[in-house]
Amino acid sequence: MLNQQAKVLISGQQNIQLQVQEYSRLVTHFDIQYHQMIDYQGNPVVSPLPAIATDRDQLIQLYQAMLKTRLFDKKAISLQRRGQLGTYASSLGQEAIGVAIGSIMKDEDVLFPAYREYAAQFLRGVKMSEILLYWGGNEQGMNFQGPQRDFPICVPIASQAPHAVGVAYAMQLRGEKRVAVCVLGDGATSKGDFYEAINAAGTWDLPVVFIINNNRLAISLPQNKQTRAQTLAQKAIAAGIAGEQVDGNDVLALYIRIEQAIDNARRGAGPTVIEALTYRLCDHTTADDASRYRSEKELQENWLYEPIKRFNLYLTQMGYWSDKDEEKLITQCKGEVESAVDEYLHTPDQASESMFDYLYATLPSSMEQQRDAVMGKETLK
Ligand SMILES: Cc1ncc(C[n+]2csc(CCOP(=O)(O)OP(=O)(O)O)c2C)c(N)n1
Repeated sequence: MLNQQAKVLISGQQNIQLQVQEYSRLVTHFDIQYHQMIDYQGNPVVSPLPAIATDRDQLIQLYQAMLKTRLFDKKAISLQRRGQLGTYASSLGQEAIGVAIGSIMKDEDVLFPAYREYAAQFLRGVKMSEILLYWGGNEQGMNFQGPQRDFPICVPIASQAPHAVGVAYAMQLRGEKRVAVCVLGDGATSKGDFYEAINAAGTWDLPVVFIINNNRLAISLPQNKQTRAQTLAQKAIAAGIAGEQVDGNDVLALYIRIEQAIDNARRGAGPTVIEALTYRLCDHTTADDASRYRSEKELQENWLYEPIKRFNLYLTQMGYWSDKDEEKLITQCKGEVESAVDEYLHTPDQASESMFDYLYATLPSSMEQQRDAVMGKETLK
């Protein structure tokens, strides 16, 4: 559509008036969709519901995985408080995202997690004791005995995004029907790594899905202080790929949308960015005190929307779940968590010098000296 406007330009020096035509037309526009299936009181907001919403066994598996992660989380924090764990990054309130991811990915896919994706990792076969070992300072915890192709926990913010793109590129070159799934925080989407990764993913049409755990905070920094973008999903548009928002506390909506994105990637229909809107109900890590930068009121308000309670209400309304089931499940999960703790606490510590083992193929001489000092063979000059 043409939109012509007459504009008058005045030349200050010669005071000559010129009539020019300015020509403008709409080049493009975009929409960002928000997806939700059940509200915070457990009521469906769409009709008809997809098949999974009435598949009792599958729904209960999703619920169990969320609850297990929450109980694990609670235990990990208490271990840290007792000095039995170095530090820990909780996933409290964000369990639905990982559960949906882990339930949909196939074994042959590759997960690139940040540091709160335990729910996904457990479903992929990572042991709870391995996560405890990692946060206890034993790097063998990242040598997963289960999903050996998955990447380890990534603490350097957003650096897993280009890694995921590289792996997706290799999958594409080999003609494999596999998908790389990269999970990162809202803060990570402000990093160059993220922009570069989505740009490359779009350019090469790679089989990769980026899932943003938008828990509204990057440590103490709220979203509106790190970007003027109205949504994080729209960043995908600049890279020429699909972007959408999902209620990150609604495990069913997450399941359906992530399933679609992974399917698209697998059949060569391109990458997707999914912004999962949730809330970090915990401190950033055990080294943080969130009460210094967010109000108790905001925190309490957000407890209303958390994913487990809402899904419990849905299951109960559907007649799939009872208090007795809940009690039984809690006992079972606590038992699993306790045996993981037992395994962790009975794992021998790594020798201090092992920190020099895997960084270099050949240890530089300066490091050799440090290694000897750690082993007590020499004192450092
Ligand atoms: C490259 C890099 N810069 C800075 C840090 C310090 N840091 C640790 S967590 C964090 C905030 C990350 O926020 P977000 O991506 O939203 O993830 P969240 O912790 O909220 O899950 C920062 C800046 C880091 N780990 N890596």
